[in-house]
Amino acid sequence: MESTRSKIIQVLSTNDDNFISGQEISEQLKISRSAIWKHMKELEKDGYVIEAKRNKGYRIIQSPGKVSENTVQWGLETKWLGKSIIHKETTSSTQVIAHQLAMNNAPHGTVVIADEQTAGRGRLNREWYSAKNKGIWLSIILRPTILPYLAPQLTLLTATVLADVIKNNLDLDTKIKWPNDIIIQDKKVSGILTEMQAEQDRIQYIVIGIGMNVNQKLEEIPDDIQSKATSLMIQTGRILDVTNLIQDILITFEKTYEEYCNHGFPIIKERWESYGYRLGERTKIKTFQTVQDAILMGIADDGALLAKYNDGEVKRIYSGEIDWFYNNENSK
Ligand code: BTX
Repeated sequence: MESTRSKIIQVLSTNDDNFISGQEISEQLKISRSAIWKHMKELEKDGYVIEAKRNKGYRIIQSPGKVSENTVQWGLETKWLGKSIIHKETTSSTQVIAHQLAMNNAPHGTVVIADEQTAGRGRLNREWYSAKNKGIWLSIILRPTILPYLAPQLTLLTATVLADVIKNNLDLDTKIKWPNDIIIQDKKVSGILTEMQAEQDRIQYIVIGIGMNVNQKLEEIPDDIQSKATSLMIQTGRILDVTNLIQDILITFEKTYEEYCNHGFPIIKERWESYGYRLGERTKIKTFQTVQDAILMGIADDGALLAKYNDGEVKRIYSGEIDWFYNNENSK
């Protein structure tokens, strides 16, 4: 599910110091020589340094990491997602801009991206660290025709998209921790914030905020979250191209969203559960009334977590504190 741009970068980078001919790229990617040339020019505009030699072909000498409306749209093979992109170098929160745009009739599929957020937010007004050029900070405006109570399904869908992109591109063991944390090696690499404007039976619009830590080194992760946060760079040991990842997120999101519209939630639910963190395992759940051991079973259609208690009853958990590090041994 990659864009042409990201495939070209991939082909060029797997060839390391060696050149790869235009002919070979054209055959591998099934695009014309002139299309390749145009992509190379676009890559150069973004700060890639590409050497082109007669009779030898192309090679990348230096990679950048600059995001712009143009770079994200170039080679982005989507039908409706990201056809309108608003990019800011710095902003308080892409959510704020997206809400303003949505209230002014911005179309379904509009995307807001920032290099840096000065007041990035998580759920329940928690803070979301969004350092400059270190990650993906973006918001997607959707105008779905589903009933408002089903909106949590779109958060779960987004979680599967992010897990798919990380797993397929980087081959990292990726999990989704209910409801919406993307986890690698027990640490959070990405979070999702869904906000909605709705009437009783109609969604006016939804803004899905995605935050993903990409190129932070360990020492660049703020102290208060060091023990629980990670970045793709920490996990892979490589600097990653943010533009490519954004494109892959948008392409995978559009495909998954269409699957959801055409076939409903079951396919998403199954995928979510295949990534589910500690599913089938025993944890301790603290709800309003009680603290009890339970085995995590999966998710329900309304996004609730299904937990099986010692008396055999399966309950839906909508909010509650889960002891994710509760050891199975404790219950014996
Ligand atoms: P959350 O409420 O699940 O997570 C917030 C918690 O995660 C914080 O309280 C903190 O402990 C931890 N945290 C803060 N920053 C980071 C980080 N960079 N990496 C890992 N953990 C962190 C998750 O909320 C929803 C995040 C959505 C962020 C996007 S970015 C684009 C859009 N704009 C915006 O303001 N928010 C969304």
